[in-house]
Amino acid sequence: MVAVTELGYIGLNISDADGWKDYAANCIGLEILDEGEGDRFYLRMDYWHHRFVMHVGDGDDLAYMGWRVPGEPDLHEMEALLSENGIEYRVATAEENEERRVLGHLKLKDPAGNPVEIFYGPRVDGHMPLHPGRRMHDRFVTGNAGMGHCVVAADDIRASYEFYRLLGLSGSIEYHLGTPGGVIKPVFMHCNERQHSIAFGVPTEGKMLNHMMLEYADLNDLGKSHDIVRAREIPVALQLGKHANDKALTFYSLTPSGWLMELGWGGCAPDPQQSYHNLDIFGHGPEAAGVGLDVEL
Ligand code: MBD
Ligand code: FE
Repeated sequence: MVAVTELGYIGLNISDADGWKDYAANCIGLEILDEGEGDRFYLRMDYWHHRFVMHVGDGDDLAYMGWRVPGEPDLHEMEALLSENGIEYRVATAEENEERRVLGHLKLKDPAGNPVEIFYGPRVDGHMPLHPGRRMHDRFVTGNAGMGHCVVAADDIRASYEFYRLLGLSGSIEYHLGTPGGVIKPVFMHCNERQHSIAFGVPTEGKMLNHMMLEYADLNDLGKSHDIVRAREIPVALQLGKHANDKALTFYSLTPSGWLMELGWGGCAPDPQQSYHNLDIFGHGPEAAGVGLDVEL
């Protein structure tokens, strides 16, 4: 059975290009790659041409998620699977593949309307090792684990679960969490050694994206990011703490787009057996309210 193997790339619509360049490079350590296209620039995390496409214009939300399959036969299998299940998709043109620096991709939407691309063959630039935007002790955790995770809108959690199951992800409800609006039961799903690559069931305040998570290989890089975010007095929604599901030490702060960035270290692999939690291991105390994660973790 065909299955996606990683969250490979993300497209974001952003209104504040200068704010994002400063934040991405100087707070997180991402590399900015501007190829003079005018309406977009790229953020790099490893040898890939890019992991983020930053579309500059109106709006501040997810533009698309890129889910990888190994190769062309897998993409054809995915087409058949989508057709059999009555899911509409479009095969991208040669120009669109060039635009994304991939060999092939499909364009579709998940049940909540989040734009999804399924691709194979990303351009990998072995001659361009990462040039981090700020000093770094080590690198971002990518490779077989993909670029990180994203938490997206889902108005019908069951329908979203079934959709991502079809794409080849596994997972389940992993928390029962208190919020001002009542208990939420978010679902976390994986497709590789990263404990989760996508989650949903968290309020997203009218946006498609609640947060993204990027992981450092070295705890000192998380500490450095935390120092920089604190020095800049960027609002922190949840303080440093350790998640019960992926065991990662993380904190959540506001991006120039108004959704949250979760920066972390020390995540674990998925457990094949389901379990759920009411609280995290420690920390993740609430700080800035009303910026996307008013949950009792
Ligand atoms: C996560 O990455 C997360 O964002 C939440 C809310 C709970 C557990 C792991
Ligand atoms: Fe998260």
